[in-house]
Amino acid sequence: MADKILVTRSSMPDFDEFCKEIEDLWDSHWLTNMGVKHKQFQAELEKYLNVPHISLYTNGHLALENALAAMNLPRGGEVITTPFTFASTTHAIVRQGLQPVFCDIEPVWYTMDATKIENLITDKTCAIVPVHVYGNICNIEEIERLAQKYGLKVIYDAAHAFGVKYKGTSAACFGDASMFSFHATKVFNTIEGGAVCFSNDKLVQLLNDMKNFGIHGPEEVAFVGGNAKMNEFQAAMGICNLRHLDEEIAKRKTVVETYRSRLSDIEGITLSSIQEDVETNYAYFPVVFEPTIFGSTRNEVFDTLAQSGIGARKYFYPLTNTFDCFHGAYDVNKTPVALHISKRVLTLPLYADLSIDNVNRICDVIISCKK
Ligand code: T4K
Repeated sequence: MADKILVTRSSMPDFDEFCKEIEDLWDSHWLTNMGVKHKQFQAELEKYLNVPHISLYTNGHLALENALAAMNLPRGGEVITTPFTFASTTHAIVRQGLQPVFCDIEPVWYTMDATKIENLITDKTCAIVPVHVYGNICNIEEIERLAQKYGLKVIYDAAHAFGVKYKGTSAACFGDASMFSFHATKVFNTIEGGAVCFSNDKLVQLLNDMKNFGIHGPEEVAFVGGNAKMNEFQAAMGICNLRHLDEEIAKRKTVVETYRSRLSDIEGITLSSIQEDVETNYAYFPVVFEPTIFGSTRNEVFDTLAQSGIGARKYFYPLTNTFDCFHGAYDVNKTPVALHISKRVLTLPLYADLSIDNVNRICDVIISCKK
């Protein structure tokens, strides 16, 4: 059988480049706790993203939890969010003692349907946590308008949107804070890693202390914080990968264009196109199968691909509002579009070095499922 193809494959710098980057750690023996690499990486990211402040984290999830905590939201407060996301988004809200209230998604970009937010606002609503899912940018203007009108905080889960720009502005710059994930599976990785981006100067010390046990100074522990610091090896990986990001995105673009050329005319398959005013990062390639037209269900296509050694993924199925851990607390029928898409979507393999031959192999298998 031909080689297995997984849904993605971590981008890595040349071995020698990484070794050179970490060489001085053997001289300094300084491995973590905001060392030289951490400072350099943070400064390079602030410049790249053109955002006033960044706090680096050991992963995206803890970055999101701490971003929520930094907003000083009332315990038990309601947070409007999407169920069409990775577990992390909903879990971050719940683990912060807040109540998720699920808003449906819109059917083209799969981001939160901003026209449905206002009806969900109550006197307990304190924040909105939208997700730029697959790197698709949410309806920033409408979310901002509602946040202003009702005095709500907006924390974007921008885990998928590193390198994405909307009207020339980086996805780091919207809302009260935006979280990026630099996980191994992302367009840009620091092995594990994440960041909170924000412009409010008052949050700088807080978000930095939050990831370091609430330690504010040599003899001052201001509050009960956890540990979520990015270490020097992660930062070194980030410094290297940032040098190659443009090339990474360009290669992904070629893969996506090949998928489009092979799959866009097939009845029963919907590909999501690139949004107007958005410079994309080609993070994911979601494909929606309508079984009544395509002839095969999403699950049948998934299984056929798997039998051919191709690991597509059902991102995002099941919806987070159906997770067992919530014991039926949420009514999935309130998010019918999300339910519809989650039953039909597959994200196809996508990474910089996925060969065009392999993209064609994947498309051949998909096309063979058409009935
Ligand atoms: N918000 C959103 C919207 C997110 O999507 C995520 C993470 C977060 C928040 C939280 O951010 P982090 O705390 O993770 O920074 C993966 C990732 O683990 C997760 O980061 C990501 N979202 C999610 C969408 O995908 P899995 O369980 O699907 O990963 P896994 O281990 O099955 O890996 C998928 C494929 O990636 C593998 O088939 C091969 C490839 N891979 C994987 C690893 C671990 C590599 O090439 N190298 C690797 O090291 O969750």
